[in-house]
Amino acid sequence: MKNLANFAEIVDEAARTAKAIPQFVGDDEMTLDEAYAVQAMSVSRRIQRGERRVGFKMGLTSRVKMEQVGVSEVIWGRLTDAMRVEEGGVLDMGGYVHPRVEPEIAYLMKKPLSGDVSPMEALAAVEAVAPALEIIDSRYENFKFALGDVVADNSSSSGFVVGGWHAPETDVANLGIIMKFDGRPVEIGSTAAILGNPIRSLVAAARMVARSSERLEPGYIVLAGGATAAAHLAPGVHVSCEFQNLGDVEFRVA
Ligand code: 0L1
Ligand code: MG
Repeated sequence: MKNLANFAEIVDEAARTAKAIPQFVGDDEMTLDEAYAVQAMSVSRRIQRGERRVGFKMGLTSRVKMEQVGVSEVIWGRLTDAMRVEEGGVLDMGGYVHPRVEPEIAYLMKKPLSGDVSPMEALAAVEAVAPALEIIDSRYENFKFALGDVVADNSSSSGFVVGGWHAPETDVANLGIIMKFDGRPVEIGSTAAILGNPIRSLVAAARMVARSSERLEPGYIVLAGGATAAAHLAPGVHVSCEFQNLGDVEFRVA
């Protein structure tokens, strides 16, 4: 019998100590439900250490992201308060294995949402939308993983930065994005790369987390997924990202 708690401990320790581990799960060795159970157990360990749940991230919601990591299914992960980096703040590379950054759209929930919902119902549950950056950090050596591995590893969740909030009716369907390192563009894209419209990612989030008896809670942040490929971070880099109509988000790597 598989020891899912043992997998959870291994992956949580890798994240806690920022030490890479070999890929340990093949798709044929762990079902997707088991991988999400490992994820839940690893995040419970964080909660036991005093962290607080603050939302969800959706992952691999764009073709470019799927191609970058060779996994072609939308996935999700759980966010905690310890993962949040203040807008304009500093990210300490020492706490990460090999972090990357990608531009996203964040939703702030005002009502619970779960199960099969329409885009209109999803939007009615939103308090605000914001430009955001996600810092992903696979705990697997060389960012090499299969679907089960990455889901068990909390879908590479490790950090996020949220910019200024806007009214929920703000149109975020197709907004231009320029992500820069030290003022030089490294990724250019559009929010339309996120499942054609980021609201579809929120709809998918409500449906997918329900399978694990979770729901999008009032006050939760939901990251809709990367709009471009993710870019490798390095010490000293200043990351800034311009979102059309939404403003900028930035942080520095120490
Ligand atoms: O889109 C994402 O946030 C993907 C997370 C999992 C894959 C990766 O680490 O790039
Ligand atoms: Mg992401």
